Amino acid sequence: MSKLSEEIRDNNSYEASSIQVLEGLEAVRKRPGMYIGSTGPRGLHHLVWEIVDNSIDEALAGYCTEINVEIYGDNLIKVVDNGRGMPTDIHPKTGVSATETIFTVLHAGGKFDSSSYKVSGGLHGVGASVVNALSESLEVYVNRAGKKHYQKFSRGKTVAPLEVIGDAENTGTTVIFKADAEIFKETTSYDYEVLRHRIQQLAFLNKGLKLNIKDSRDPEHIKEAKYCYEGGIKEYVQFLNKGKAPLHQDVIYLEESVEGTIIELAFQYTEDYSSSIYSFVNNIYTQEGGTHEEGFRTSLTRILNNYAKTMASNKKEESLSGDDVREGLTAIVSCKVSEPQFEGQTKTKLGNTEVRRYVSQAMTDKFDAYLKENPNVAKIIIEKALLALHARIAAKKAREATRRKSPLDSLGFASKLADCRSKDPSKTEMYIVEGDSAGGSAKQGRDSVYQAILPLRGKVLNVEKARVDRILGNREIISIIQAIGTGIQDDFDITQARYHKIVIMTDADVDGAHIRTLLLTFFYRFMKPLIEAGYVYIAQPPLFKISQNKRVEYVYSDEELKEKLAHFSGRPNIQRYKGLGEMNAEQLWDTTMDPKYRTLLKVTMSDAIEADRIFSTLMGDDVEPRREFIEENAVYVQNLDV
Ligand code: TSJ
Repeated sequence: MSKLSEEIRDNNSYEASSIQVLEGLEAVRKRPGMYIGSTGPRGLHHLVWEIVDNSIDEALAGYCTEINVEIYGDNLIKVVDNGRGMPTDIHPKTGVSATETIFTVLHAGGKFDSSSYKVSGGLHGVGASVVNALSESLEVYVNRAGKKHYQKFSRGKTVAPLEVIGDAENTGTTVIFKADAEIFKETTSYDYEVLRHRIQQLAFLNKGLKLNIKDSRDPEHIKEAKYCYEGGIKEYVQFLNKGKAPLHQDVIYLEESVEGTIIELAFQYTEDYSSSIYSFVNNIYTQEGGTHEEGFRTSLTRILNNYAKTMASNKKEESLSGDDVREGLTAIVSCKVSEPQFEGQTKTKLGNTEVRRYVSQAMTDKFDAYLKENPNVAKIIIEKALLALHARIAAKKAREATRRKSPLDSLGFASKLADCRSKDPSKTEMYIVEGDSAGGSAKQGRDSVYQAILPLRGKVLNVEKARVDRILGNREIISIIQAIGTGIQDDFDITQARYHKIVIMTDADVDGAHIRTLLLTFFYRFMKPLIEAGYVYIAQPPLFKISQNKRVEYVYSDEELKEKLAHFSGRPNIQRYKGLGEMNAEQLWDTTMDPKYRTLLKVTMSDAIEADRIFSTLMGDDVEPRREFIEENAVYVQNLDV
């Protein structure tokens, strides 16, 4: 209690100390922004966290298992915990209870706390007294030592001293406050979703802690959520990866205490290409990262590179970069640091240099061992990173190749593009045609003024299915990049497009659908703005030809076939086109390329995203997804074409 007496220097009487105290809190009311950031909605919600943080500290100290937050009508907030109950004892000299001191002395909060990983006193922890100063009213109930205590404040001022109002069987602390509308001029209304989201996050970050939130402002629509995650951040990663396809079943989890700093890490790889790493210090989200996150990143790269070198098949590979090993990674880094230093623009970057070493050490101790014990998972992770590495190298090569304005492609082959004569991109079209024979018909049948034809060796493309790194190493793809002229990815420049219509023309069979998926995936990943600009189309070759004597009709769907047949008498001849190659040049022009009669489907982003998703499922070594693709393919083609 000696620290308490230091806080209250003028300690001769209750009145005297309370005057001293009021001066402190008057400063908070004069410049609220200095203490809570703003008096807008953010600052308002901040009040809740200032109070909840105290209960979280009690949980971190090991004495509290459940915290309830409730929003009542009139935006009253109630926070209840089942901890030990805040200290209530009265200092013999000051005559002021510890409870009152915590609410009336600036920065007094937490001085009693034995836990060294306090949230309060961390990033924002200005304590309960600031909330009290900025509340129209604040009431506290403390159940402790068999007694129920009560005290009320108004705008930081003590209404009456702490008093015992009854007996208590349990222990715990309850605070009820109402934000002062004189301070929070913009709004005093809480956003349930904002509170719920952070409550859930706190539940993930503090495993086993029960956290509940209830919004009873509208008695007809009471909202409520209860959270408790025994798995902690491991479940956080599972939650974040819902809707993604994990590459390995288990979330990798490790917890270690290094020189008093608690390190908790959870991560899992998915089929995604991006990475999501979220880091926390003492439950505070460190948006700008810092030493804990750096320690994780560098050790991940180092450990995976070391492991990759021990795999026989990877002897001659280049080193994996940080980006390579993070592709598809979802990770939570959570540390409990006793004296955190926060830096950066928004003070959300951990600065303690020792923590970098601690995290790195925890990774070496545990992740190294994990890889050795789980060689299958290790293999999956390394292979994913190697794919990223290859894709990165291939993309670099392709970029270099497409910058070279040579009639030969990067591999030294002459392009098979049969260009058109017009050089006005707004009028020209390029048909990407599967197979040399269909390419031949298209070249013969086209209007060479504005229609260019690029035949692809479909078989080759199809055999080389499904590896993103191979897409860019593929000669056919390079010829597409060169023909379009825009470059790819970061170098992409739509004004350089040589055609405003790029038409994919493939057979209406499984291989054709596969090649189309691959091409759409290529456009989606490497030339996204081309799709967004509406430059990519899918040709619609007919499925059937109906002929009777001299009468010929082309049919584009099964439904249309029934309908058309009804208009024929007798039994006309029906030919099913299995591929473009079965049509001669004139037929191809009439049915699929002549702007007067053809239908082109404009590819939308959702088509491309769906193609990319399908492509991803085909990517793995599994035969099963590919077989499923082939089985479901008919449906897919229909979806895409509708
Ligand atoms: F401070 C406050 F008002 F904001 C607040 C504090 C609000 C709420 C909802 C809860 C709490 C709080 C404080 N919950 N639990 C505690 N625990 C203590 O302050 C405490 C209890 C016992 C001991 C001890 O050494 O016996 C020490 C402390 C710090």
